[in-house]
Amino acid sequence: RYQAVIFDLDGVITDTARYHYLAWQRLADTQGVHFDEAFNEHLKGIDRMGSLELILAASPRRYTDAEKLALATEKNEHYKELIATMTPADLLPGATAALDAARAAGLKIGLASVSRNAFTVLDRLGITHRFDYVVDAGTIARGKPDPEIFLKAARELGVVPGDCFGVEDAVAGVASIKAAGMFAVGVGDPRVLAAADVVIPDLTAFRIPCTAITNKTTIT
Ligand code: G16
Ligand code: MG
Repeated sequence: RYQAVIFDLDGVITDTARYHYLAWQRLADTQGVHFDEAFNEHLKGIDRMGSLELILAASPRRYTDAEKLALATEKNEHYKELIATMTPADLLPGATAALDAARAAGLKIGLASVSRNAFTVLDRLGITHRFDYVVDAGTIARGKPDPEIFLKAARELGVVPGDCFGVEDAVAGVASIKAAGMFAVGVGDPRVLAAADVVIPDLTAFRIPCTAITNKTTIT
């Protein structure tokens, strides 16, 4: 029986992916680099500097580290303006019910977001108190797909990785969960999240997985 659930934030609990997209779009425009929704898919779950590197790779220009840092800061300032308007109405359908179900089942609840703005977003959504532990992305050396962030969440929750399951919308995030040795619930398109143990379209379909069934067909 699972002892803990570790949620991703962006794209699972709330749609900040949209705000990240808008902020990166504006940044790409200022640099004359092409950027679209399809490219944005690859940035989901990738940390800020990693995302910037991927965007700037399309530019013929070479950027110094100081220039990159300035661009990342500029993007983040715009992103912060966008998330400042968030309210509990920005919780995705099923998010509150999923957190309630996890609590009712006696699971420890963790959050593993590589976003340095995760605490602000949780606060805006009014759900900070629902988590037993939230990883501070600033303390993580290697972002997703490395397992570090999910392993840290499990350790801080006092649960071994094999007794945890993770919930993720991004390819890099599912890879991180699997590398941590956990059961992975993907949220989104099963063709994109093929590495997950089970895929649901959104959190309205959230069920606590049963350890006995891991063949990608059912969760009870
Ligand atoms: C999220 C997003 C990524 C974003 C990253 C860093 O990861 O999915 O697109 O680049 O956070 O965010 P920030 O610039 O706020 O530190 P996750 O792990 O929550 O999916
Ligand atoms: Mg995500």
